[in-house]
Amino acid sequence: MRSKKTKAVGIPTVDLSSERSMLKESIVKACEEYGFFKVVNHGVPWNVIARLEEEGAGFFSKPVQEKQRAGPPTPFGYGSKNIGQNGDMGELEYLLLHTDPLSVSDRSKTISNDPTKFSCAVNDYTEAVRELACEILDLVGEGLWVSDKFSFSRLIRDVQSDSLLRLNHYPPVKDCINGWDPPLSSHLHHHHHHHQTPHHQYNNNNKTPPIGFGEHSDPQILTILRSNDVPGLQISSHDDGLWVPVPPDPNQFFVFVGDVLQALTNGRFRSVRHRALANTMKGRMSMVYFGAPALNAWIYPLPELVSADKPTLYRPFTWAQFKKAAYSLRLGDSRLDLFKIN
Ligand code: GA4
Repeated sequence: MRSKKTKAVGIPTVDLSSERSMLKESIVKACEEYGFFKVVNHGVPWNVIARLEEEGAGFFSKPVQEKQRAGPPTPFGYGSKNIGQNGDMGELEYLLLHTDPLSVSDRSKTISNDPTKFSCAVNDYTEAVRELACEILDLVGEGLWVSDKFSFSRLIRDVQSDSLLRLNHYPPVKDCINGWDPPLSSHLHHHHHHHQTPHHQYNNNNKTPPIGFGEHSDPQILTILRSNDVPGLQISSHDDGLWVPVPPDPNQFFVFVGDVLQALTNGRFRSVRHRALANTMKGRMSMVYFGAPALNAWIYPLPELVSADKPTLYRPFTWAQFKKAAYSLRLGDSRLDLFKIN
């Protein structure tokens, strides 16, 4: 085994059971330096995770015609290969759901033969990860010395919150085309300084497997991801843009800073660019919660994060306006630029 090389190089880990003042500092530090971290001792019961995983695996194992009954994915449902509506594609299939229980219950009729069981698994999971996201955001509020520490979490606790849940399935890649080396080689586990490709020149002749989900940042506030034990996720380092492979950990969660949190913190946190490679002998499945504000919520930097030497970076916008901009651009585009002052 190459166990010594699979160390989570450069990936910060936050232990939610550690003492609060230490915890809030380590979360703020991870958000500043990476826009990304792993959470351990998160308190989400295993059965909540396992039940959704089972529902997802059950759905993706169905014949394609049956899955297509749950499509198209716009706005919600089953999608395959196409991402968004502007020509982005990836080697994956997925279910995209709004987290509103009424929407889940309506969608589940075309997704599962036991819609009630499916809805319950989705709702229980969503509730648990939303709580986790809110807990993290309250710690962020404290760590940034914001006078109302609930300023961030309130946005995603709103009953009108536009939060989403996404199940991604990256089928195993069997054939090696374009000179791609099968995952027997150890390049995915090497320290990222050695020979990870910078994010503007992936794929083709130099050992990068097909793209499962292309490079992007998440538009929302905070993303909570859980995957099975199959690798593929990579984050882009804030320092040098090099790709850092994230070793999978089915028992833990990964947290991503989204574009809206970047705006709320006036750029003190930056959203993390990431991607998934379909580099696997085994299928990868991820379950991703995107914590978002209500469509009519106004987003502007918290006053505590604005000063003479840190002037306001982005003009105020509603989540609806930001979402519209995001959906009009390509996956990898930088939407926040449209809202920059100057
Ligand atoms: C990225 C984060 C979420 O998966 C998502 C994606 C959405 C989609 O798949 O429809 C987008 C993408 C995501 C950002 C830019 C737009 C919208 C595809 C796309 C090209 C559901 C989201 O909210 O934004």
